[in-house]
Amino acid sequence: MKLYTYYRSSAAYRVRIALNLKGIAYESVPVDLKPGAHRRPDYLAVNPQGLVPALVDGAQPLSQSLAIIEYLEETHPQPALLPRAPLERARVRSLALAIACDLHPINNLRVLNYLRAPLGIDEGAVNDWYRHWVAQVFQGLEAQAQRSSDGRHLAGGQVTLADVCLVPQLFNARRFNCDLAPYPMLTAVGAHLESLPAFARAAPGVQPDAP
Ligand SMILES: N[C@@H](CCC(=O)N[C@@H](CS)C(=O)NCC(=O)O)C(=O)O
Repeated sequence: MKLYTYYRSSAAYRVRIALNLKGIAYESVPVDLKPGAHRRPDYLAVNPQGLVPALVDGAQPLSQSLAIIEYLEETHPQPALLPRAPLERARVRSLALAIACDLHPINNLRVLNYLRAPLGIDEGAVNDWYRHWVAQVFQGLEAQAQRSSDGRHLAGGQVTLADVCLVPQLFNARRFNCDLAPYPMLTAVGAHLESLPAFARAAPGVQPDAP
């Protein structure tokens, strides 16, 4: 498999974690978001949305990190990232979607860049925007985790899709100096997960395109 990735992309980070957890070997193809390599014709031919990640397994590239991870789950079922019981499965998806659908899209590079120009919002206010939306979603996530977590995983006693989404979001929150003190369960879970080899090998700092 070939993964189009950028070291600091949290959506690509999710897929790297899932590939590692499932023991799937892959080739990394870096797409440098900084100079806009994701908007060039050669990458748009891979993913017309102009976003990373994209996974190639066979002829047609796949985009959208959660769709990619569900594809990996179906083609490589072990270890399972979604519990078998429907209610538990829905709970895991609910936690993952809070991050991937409610938080990540409004704090994305293109959104932050649009605030900077053309809207002309200064860097301090852009950072406030970022931290505001992290706090909004993390408050609810922390309360959910207080109910569902064993202190090492967001839901239940095993690594799930929710954990795969949490760790990259915690990385981003730290990068933007968000105050994580109000979220002791999220940070405890994150600390455990980051110590696992599959997560550690997916971390931005150890990617081939990391500076
Ligand atoms: N929902 C998509 C989001 C993909 C996405 O937004 N990727 C970001 C990096 S994390 C990106 O390519 N950003 C480029 C930009 O915003 O211009 C997914 O989960 O794959």
